[in-house]
Amino acid sequence: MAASIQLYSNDGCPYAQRTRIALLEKGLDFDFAEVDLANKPDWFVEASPSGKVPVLVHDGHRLFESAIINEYIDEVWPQPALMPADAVLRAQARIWVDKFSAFASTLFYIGVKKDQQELQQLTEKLKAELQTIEDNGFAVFSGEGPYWFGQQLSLVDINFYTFFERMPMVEQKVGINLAAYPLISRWYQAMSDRESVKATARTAEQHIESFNRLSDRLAARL
Ligand SMILES: N[C@@H](CCC(=O)N[C@@H](CS)C(=O)NCC(=O)O)C(=O)O
Repeated sequence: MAASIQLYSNDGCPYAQRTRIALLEKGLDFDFAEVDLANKPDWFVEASPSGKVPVLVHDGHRLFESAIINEYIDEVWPQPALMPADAVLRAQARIWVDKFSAFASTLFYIGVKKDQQELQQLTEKLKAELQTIEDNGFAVFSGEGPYWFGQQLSLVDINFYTFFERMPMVEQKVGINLAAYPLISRWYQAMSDRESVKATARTAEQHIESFNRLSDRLAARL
């Protein structure tokens, strides 16, 4: 019998990877459809008004936006919990996931830009964002670690992780090394060891290659 959960995804998409990790952490069975984003099939265009992955279909409901889909997953299948029991910490989790979109967008632009002056500015911006995550995030919430909220994995970890997996591209292109951020490094190692992450991870070479291809494609359009 087909699973009652379908995920429309793309292997290279960090947002879709977030949702795959959340479903795996919950031990859920789901059908998976890989969407070619360069040549979107009609059924996908009909299913996704924004044309973006991920889309989660559950019991006939279609849901969009990875961070919101992941909260839905956590509410509908509460075990193991991926949000803190405390309401203030839950609010903090949402604040940081929201704030994180700035980091994700800086990382993306580093991946695709070619202009050295722009890259220099983006590098400084990303370093400042990493320092904020280290000092105002992990140092405040994580205690003995290794996760954002200590020993309990949460949606903050999952929603951040997929972008950090792309940091080798940043290191290769502009020389930022995660080793300069010890709490982030400790966390990243713990995340990399999780089965859900191993099942969805792509290699550093794959990420570097994808960003190079995208960067060339965007440059050719100008
Ligand atoms: N805010 C969205 C972003 C999703 C997104 O940007 N997905 C990209 C792939 S990584 C996409 O589907 N792009 C196709 C398009 O824009 O045509 C989320 O969190 O789900």
